[in-house]
Amino acid sequence: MLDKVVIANRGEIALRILRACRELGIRVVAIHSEADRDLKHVRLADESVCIGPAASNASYLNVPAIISAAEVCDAQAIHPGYGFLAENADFAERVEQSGFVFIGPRPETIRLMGDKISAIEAMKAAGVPTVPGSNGPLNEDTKRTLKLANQIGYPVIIKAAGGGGGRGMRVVHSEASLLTAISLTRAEAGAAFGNETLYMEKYLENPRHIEFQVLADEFGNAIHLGERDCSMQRRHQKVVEEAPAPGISDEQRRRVGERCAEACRQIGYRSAGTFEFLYEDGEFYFIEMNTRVQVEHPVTEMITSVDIIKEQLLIASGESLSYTQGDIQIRGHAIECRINAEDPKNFIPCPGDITQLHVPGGPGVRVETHLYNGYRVPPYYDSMIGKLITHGETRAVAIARMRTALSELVIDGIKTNIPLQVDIMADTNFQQGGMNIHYLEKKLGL
Ligand code: MV4
Repeated sequence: MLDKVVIANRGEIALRILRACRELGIRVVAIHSEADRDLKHVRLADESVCIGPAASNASYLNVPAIISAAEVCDAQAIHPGYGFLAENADFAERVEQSGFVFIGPRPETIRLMGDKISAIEAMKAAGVPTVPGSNGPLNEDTKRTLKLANQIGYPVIIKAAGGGGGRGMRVVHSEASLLTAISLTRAEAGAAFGNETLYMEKYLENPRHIEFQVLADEFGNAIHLGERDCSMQRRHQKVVEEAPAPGISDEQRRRVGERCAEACRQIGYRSAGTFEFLYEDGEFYFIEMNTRVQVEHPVTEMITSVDIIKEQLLIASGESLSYTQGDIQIRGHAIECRINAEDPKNFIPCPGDITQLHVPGGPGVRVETHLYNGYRVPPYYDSMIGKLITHGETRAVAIARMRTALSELVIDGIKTNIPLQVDIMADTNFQQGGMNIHYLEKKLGL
């Protein structure tokens, strides 16, 4: 078993990782920026190291500083959390070359999935359903590109191989605008990712965003933990997530989930991962794989009783998976509301002092936050300050519990999106379930 882990992150996920380490008897090193000395997990950690100024580039993205801290503290492993360096293959490689365990997939796997074209190719080879498309990069042959788009059928979407998460893409509705759209996207991709490689897919107009959680160990064992519906989003920021996805049959979950697990075996995947799909007219289409633990992992934990972070730590310790697929049962329904320090009307971040904090409780209520009375939310980082997760035997019970929990939650001193979450939970279309990725933006009049 690992005996000391560096948590290379901040906020609620750093606290979540600390708690999992504690349960396994692993000592924790918190590394933090100058602005984060008062973070809850820093205070709770066995050791802490300030690695640089507030700006992320100088601290949470400062690879030499993070590795030096691990060396100084004589830690064995580094958990990257999500965001920051979590999907940076060069970082994972430097961590391993420095003699530490990277708590995540192998660097080559992160690199393979970071290139969206090679990710799709690997998934196709493993029998995972993908979106009809160019099956590889677009080239200089414009006649071929025009023909390809006609074969796929308009609308098509042009995506950057180095993009992902909504960056570097453009929808094209007709042949007349295809070549200009490609030129513009190519220039943007070159500037943003240093990689001009593009690919083309059929544009799905009204899909849902459904993703499968997987776990894999170093011995070729891989399982899936079912799916989450993350369609409630605004400008590629998820707002509400839930598991299981409304309307997905056990049979379809088993079929698609097993494809994902099999893909993990084929590519030698390790640790936790997520297969992102678009879901339209009853069919799943793979778009990207995330090689990190995700913000929304708790909804999966609530319906499966699997502690995903603990499994990551055990896998990194060289243990085999604690579960076989047959052990995994889905029970009830879970919903997560992200709580952001932002103006609920215009979404502008709103850092500041927490003057009063009251967290909800009761059956089926889970709170993941690093907030405490008197904590100051710094202006330098992401505005997410916590997550409220509820679980119930049915989706209706999970929603009812969320509405009660939101009504109990008091965060004074800053503006938050709690009013927006109250509004979403009261929305009859949300209550019906199965809304697509455009629903929330339309509701908000964007
Ligand atoms: C798509 C699509 C429709 N058709 N691909 C956006 C984020 C990136 N991960 C992929 N994205 C999309 N890819 C095809 N072929 C629509 C989106 C999309 C989207 C996907 C998931 C969640 C929210 C979204 C919001 C806008 C567009």
